[in-house]
Amino acid sequence: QFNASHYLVDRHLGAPATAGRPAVRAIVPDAVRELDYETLAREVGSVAAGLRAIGVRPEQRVLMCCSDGIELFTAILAAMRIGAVAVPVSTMLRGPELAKLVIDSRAPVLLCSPEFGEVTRTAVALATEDRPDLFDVVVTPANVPVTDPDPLAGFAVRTRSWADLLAAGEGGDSSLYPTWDESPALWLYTSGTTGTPKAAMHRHADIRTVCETYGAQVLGIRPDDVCFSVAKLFFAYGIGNSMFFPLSVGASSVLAPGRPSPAAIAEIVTTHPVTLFYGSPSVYGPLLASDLPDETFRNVRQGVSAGEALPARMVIGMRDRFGVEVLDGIGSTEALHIYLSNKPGEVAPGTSGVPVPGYEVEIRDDDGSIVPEGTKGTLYLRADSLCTGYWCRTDVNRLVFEGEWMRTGDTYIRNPDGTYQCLGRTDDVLKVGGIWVTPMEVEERLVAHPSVAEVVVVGVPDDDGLDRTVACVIPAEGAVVDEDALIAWCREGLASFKKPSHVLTIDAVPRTATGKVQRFLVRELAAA
Ligand code: 3SK
Repeated sequence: QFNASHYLVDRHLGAPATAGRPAVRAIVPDAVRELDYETLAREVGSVAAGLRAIGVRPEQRVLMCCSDGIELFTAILAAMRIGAVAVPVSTMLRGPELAKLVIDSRAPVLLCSPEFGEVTRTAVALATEDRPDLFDVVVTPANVPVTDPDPLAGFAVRTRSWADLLAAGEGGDSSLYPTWDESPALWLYTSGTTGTPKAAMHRHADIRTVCETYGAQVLGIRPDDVCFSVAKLFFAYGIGNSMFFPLSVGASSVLAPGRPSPAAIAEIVTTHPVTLFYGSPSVYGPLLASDLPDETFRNVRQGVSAGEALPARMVIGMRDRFGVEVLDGIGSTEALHIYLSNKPGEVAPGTSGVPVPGYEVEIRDDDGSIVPEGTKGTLYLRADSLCTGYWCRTDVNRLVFEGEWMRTGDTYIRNPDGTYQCLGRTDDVLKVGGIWVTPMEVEERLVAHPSVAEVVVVGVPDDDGLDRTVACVIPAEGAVVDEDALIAWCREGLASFKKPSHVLTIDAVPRTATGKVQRFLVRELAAA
């Protein structure tokens, strides 16, 4: 038997190394809530009993649209404890986007933070129209009662406060469900070429694998580490950084809601004091552009970056200005965490480093043959932590997973020194600020605007080589394209990170003789 929640929490109970040590500290307005390992275990038990009492059964999904905090942290561990599947989802989603996930996951329970009340209301309205799988919505955090009148009154769901959930479980069954390595533990939604998010399904064993490989053998994480990740718990990158790695060794984690500014990061890393700092190019860029004192990161023993390739100037800047060695790497939701990484003391700026111990990569050409060193091709990955597949997506599963291997869709070359270098995507999907953006999804939104006749969305690299989203629009007859209005239109209907940075007017969409859009030509137009 193996249960990731037991591995991360219960296993430490009674161990002298963790006695009284903070497991998690959550920054809440004007305060910090801290749980040591014993208290964390008790709280996870209470939430587990509550989820069971309201009817959650093993292998059912518990959807969570919550800000990073104690409730989300304990709910993920509690769901896994009772053999259910934790499904933390992006807090950037709009109502219709969340509704798709409620429907797709068939979750009976949705946990949500009150700041996403409107999003939740829209999602519940849409999702329960003809699919009554969802029966309970729990509002976090602990100190928030259900408002009167209940905003979800009239829908076929019961609204509870966090306190109601805990009360339902009081004196109830908080025992560990006998899962094993193969049992489903965690689903993480990721965007795809079709624009429909897919749930990558992870087993309990995958969580142990990433801790024992990247966590132990690259980071060398130890009990006295204090971790802070700008990426949130609903990202694969964030949940590894802030939950799996620290808890796997009895270390501690600092959680903060919202996206911190450079000044807020400085406050967090100096106050707590943080030893492992996890960011991405969209974090390191502003930090380097800020006027923070050079000693801000004095407690940080290691920086980490993922999401997008970290420009060499940022690796060098963080080292020379702040004295922080940043390990750039690449991971994926499907692999659960980083599989190519620079190693401490051996950083090659501008590269993704080498395979993490336990992970195998190959670069293949279009015929599937392995390419020689220095030749570009598509990166394939073999790993124990690979997800078992995407939920209910046979079409995509057949394209992406080939036996033990996964086609990552990233174009790479292997350098003579053995390091791997990212050259971008093999397909049209963009990575903006470290998050996947599917052009088709943005195009669908834009074409619904009355001023747009046709639109093609492409990624154009900025001065650091990082993708920016550009929408190339053919105006509807008689209409004038208003860039600000179209960006606002996208912000209203899509998660904010999906909105284009620029809108250009074009005369015609370049197409092949068979009518296929020639995106490379549109990219050239957009870059000109
Ligand atoms: O984007 C990445 O590089 C990444 C890293 C760790 C886990 C998940 C992802 C997508």
